[in-house]
Amino acid sequence: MRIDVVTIFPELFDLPLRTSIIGRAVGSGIVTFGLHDPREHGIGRHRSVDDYPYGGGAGMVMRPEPLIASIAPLRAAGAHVVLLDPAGERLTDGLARSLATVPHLVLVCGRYEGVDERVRSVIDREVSIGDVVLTGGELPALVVIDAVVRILPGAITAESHEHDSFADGLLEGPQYTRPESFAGMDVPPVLLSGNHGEVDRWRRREALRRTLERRPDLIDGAALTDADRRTLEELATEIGSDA
Ligand code: 9D3
Repeated sequence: MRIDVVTIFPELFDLPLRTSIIGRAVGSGIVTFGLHDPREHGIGRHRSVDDYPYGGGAGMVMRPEPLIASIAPLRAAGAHVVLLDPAGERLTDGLARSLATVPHLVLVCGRYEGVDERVRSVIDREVSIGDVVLTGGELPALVVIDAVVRILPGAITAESHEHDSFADGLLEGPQYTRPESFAGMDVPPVLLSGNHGEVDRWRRREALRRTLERRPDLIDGAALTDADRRTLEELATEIGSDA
């Protein structure tokens, strides 16, 4: 996969794209990145990329020419062009999976109060990472990259995907590693029992418990068995009698 990023702050991407799973994916040729600074197409002696909004108002708007000059040669190569925008479609694991099937992604980052409306004429899709106000599209672009690259074949093991929260629509239950006892808190004995059937049933029950307690909105869309539904009924009684 190729991912090009259009940003006036390319340096924000240096370390994240060289680190951990993304860095390893670059090293093994699973993904290639290009960074493109619209300031190289900036206007005038100051290479300006923003200007005052017509009609007045607070803040600045990104001018169309530098952004479109950066995007145009990338589009010619047949890419899917995504604008990071607070008014875009919300990023979910489902959207990340769909973006991961595209051979060439272009991520366009806005700054200031947003981009001139005419930039949208060269955009295929707009994505937001949620209802929180940030200072620009760069960190959202990195979130999209992180979510997409980790699911590219070879980036992480297939087993890790099966365990993903949201893959089956449930949150993960509790996890433990060494030591067996820490600060008076013990690892649940079932995890030390060596009984894989019991471990699986315990994990499923705790995943259901955590989802019911923290994200009951996810239960509706989860892939549940009849056994899961019976467990949920038990948990609902437990949790109900707790209160
Ligand atoms: C006053 C209206 N604001 C819209 C909510 C203006 C505005 C605020 C922040 C315009 C742009 C920005 C910068 N944010 C992004 O470019 C952005 C973003 C975000 O702020 N939150 C979640 N997802 C995204 S994707 C791009």
